[in-house]
Amino acid sequence: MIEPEFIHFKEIKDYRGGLVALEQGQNVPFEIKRVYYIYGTPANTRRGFHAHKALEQVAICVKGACSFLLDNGKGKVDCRLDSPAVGLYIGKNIWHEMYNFTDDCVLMVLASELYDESDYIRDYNDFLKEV
Ligand code: T46
Repeated sequence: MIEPEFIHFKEIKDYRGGLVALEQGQNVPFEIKRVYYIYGTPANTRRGFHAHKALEQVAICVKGACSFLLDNGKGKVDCRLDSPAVGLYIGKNIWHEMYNFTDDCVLMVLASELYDESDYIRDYNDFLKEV
């Protein structure tokens, strides 16, 4: 079994629009060492197809929407991210794939470590052995 771990951020809204603050150790459960974002993904494209050995991440669709498949080796779950006020926590050893991107999707990801290709498990059978 696996359940998506959503983080609901406080929205500060007034007549000027909305604002969300992301603060390490407060509403983000790790030290933020890297931020990257994914955009312009064609609608019928899947990305991801890997797990991380140690990296923790929080993914937020700051614009548009996309879906995630999460797999911990014992179960899989699909979920949709469609709000700039909701983050999806992705811990280590979670195989993940992203799909069904809207044209306007900007997927921002907060990461606990700098980019390190050796932290990726990109082969599904290797992932199953790891978990
Ligand atoms: C993840 C999901 C949610 C870098 O040079 N620096 C970076 O910080 C990142 C994230 C990627 N790259 C390079 C590595 C590849 O040559 O950018 C290229 C595309 O990366 P990748 O194919 O891994 O992209 P996705 O969308 O499959 O996965 C990304 C993250 O890499 C990954 O950590 O969890 O988003």
